[in-house]
Amino acid sequence: MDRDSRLKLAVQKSGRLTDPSLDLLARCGLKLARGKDQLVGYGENLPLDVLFVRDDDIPDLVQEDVCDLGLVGLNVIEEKRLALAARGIEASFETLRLLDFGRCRLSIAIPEGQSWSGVSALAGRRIATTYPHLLGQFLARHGVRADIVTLSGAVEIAPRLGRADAICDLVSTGSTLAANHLEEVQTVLESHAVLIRTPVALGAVKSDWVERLLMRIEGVQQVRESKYIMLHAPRAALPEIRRLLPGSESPTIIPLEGHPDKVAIHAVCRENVFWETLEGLKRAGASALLVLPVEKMLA
Ligand code: PRT
Ligand code: ZN
Repeated sequence: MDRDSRLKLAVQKSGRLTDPSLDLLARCGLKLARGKDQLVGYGENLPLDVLFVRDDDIPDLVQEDVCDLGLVGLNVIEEKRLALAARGIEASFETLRLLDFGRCRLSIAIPEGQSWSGVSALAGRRIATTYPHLLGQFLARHGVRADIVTLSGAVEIAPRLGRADAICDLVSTGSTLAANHLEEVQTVLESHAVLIRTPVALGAVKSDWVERLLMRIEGVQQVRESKYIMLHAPRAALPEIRRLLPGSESPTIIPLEGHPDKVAIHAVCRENVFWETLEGLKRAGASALLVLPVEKMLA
């Protein structure tokens, strides 16, 4: 197979998105020939190679068609889109799929104990961030003029150093803010990882593999939450039990030999099955409950 028919996918070299990205690709069936400390990983069994780079470089690599695809945070993509727009360039990378990892939010935080009366309270204040374009757009939408202090990192210590009155940074658990005595007051952007592709048309072979990859990603994401649940139940309790089964459209109902008043129910639940659900099912009369992980799913 010639080189041009192999897809090139940019993945973060070392950071929060690296492991979940490689895990997703492995679940899609990709075996990579080289470790992640090398710049390129060669797909052994699929015509797809992985380029390991800094996450900030991924939008450019895809925009400039060096890579066909990229896995990167929506926050990085949207900041890049606005940065390009500010230079009069239209971002042309296309978002193919939202992914179920890398969740975080870009939020405004202020020193603990200060009162917050809404976005207008930021007027005339200094806000430190590494996302000047997203913050600028947010403030403009709210008609607020503030002083954006662009930093390259360690944003959370800016208020303590007297460099800013507020910050705008990524938050996931909130523990970094808490450790720095800051309080989250306003979300600017909800973010998660996304799969983007080049604006340039791909040949038939590559296009076909992009489609297959998307289908596999869809399957992987569905399976992650899905469970196969089996239980026995009195026939009379069927309506209640069907109501309690989380996210299952049409369960299979099987008669139980020697128990005319009972049935076995098998269902794929497209949501996680929590202990509370099992306890509810048991209260409704279910017994012999078994919850199994789903390995693969293809609609
Ligand atoms: O070296 P490179 O440039 O590739 O990596 P990086 O340091 O720029 O990025 P990295 O690995 O920190 O994050 C990569 C992507 O992960 C981000 O662009 C987001 O899309 C996503 N992500 C998800 C996060 C977080 N959660 C997150 N919590 N990125 C950063 N953080 C930081 C945040 O900036 C803050 O310092 O973690 C701290 C807050 O975390 P909590 O849990 O204390 O709230
Ligand atoms: Zn980065």
